[in-house]
Amino acid sequence: MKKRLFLTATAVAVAALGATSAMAQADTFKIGLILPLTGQQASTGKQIEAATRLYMAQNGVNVAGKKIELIVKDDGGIPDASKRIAQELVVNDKVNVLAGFGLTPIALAVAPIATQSKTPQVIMAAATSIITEASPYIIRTSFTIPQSAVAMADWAPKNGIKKVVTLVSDYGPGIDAEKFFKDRLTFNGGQVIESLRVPLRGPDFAPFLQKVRDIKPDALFVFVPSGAGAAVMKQFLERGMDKAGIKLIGTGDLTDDDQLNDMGDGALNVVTSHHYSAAHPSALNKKFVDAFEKANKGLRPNFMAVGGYDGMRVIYEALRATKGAGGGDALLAAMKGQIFESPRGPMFIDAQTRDVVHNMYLRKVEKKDGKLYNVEFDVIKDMKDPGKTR
Ligand code: VNL
Repeated sequence: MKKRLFLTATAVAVAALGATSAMAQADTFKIGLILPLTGQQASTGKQIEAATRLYMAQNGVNVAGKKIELIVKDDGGIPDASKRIAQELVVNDKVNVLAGFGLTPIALAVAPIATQSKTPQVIMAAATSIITEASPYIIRTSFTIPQSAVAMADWAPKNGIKKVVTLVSDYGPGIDAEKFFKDRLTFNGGQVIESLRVPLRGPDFAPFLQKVRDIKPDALFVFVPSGAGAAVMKQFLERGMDKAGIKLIGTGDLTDDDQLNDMGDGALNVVTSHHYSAAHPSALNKKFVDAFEKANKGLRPNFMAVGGYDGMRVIYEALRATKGAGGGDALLAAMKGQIFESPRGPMFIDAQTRDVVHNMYLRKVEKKDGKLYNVEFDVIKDMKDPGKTR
């Protein structure tokens, strides 16, 4: 009798436990954040993770009756790892949203999983134009490389730069940068006289820069992913290329806010085009930069952090708009067309392309309060991805 009572009590307890965890499950909204937290692109993962945590600290974790749970996973920047992790997050953890994606091949590797499971995939970093076309469940809050490249190709020939050598990382965004810069520069009457590509993994820029020095163009246009800019800058200066009269220009990935202040005065006056500068002069951005630095031992947020921060905004507001319903299709619909002020300036998610539309700024490296910043001096407003308007 005693034994049976005990068994029954245990069964009831177990059943109750099961019910609570099922309830917790139903009341939880899970975001699976896949980032390169180790390896060559670790700074991108660090920036984005810090930004998502800041967003949650500022906005709370209770939205529309749900408790938001962030599950952070390190893919080491390896597409196969990202794919496996995405599968586990969808099947085992039953995440409502997949987010992050530090490199283009990673975003592309995960896209079929987003499609099959009808899970929104929020791209916070990767920037090759084609990515949003890899799945109807993809939304992008980072930027597109053609946006940056075209802005620079419009600025350069108006500023005495006619003959250019391009130097890009040899994969998706680099190929986009090379093509969109060249097409637009040529259209504007300039000329790309040589196109060089360096490997993404463990690049040695020295032989390429030597070649550029011999060719002696008006300018060298560079795209390298976030985290690689300082190495390019160092070798460019060590070879005295600036003194030889070769200007250094590029997408803003080159003068990355994550590294810029340590690049030294040789970086002064370098002009780049990009959607975000930590020096963007808006009240919202000042607040964002201050809060980010305070929460991260003085680390300056870069454009990756902003992609992550805005990605969280898009997810939170989709959850709010759908009144806590976590279904992929409803969330996706609520992500499309969102328009808001970002630390970068005004932005919106084009409902047709699911891609980001925002301002492109021309910026020059200057010293402010003893520190190096990308100071914005011109703007092209509300730029769509040029890769989608061909
Ligand atoms: C990509 C584009 C990655 C721009 C980056 O840094 C970047 C990409 C990691 O699409 O792979 O700055």
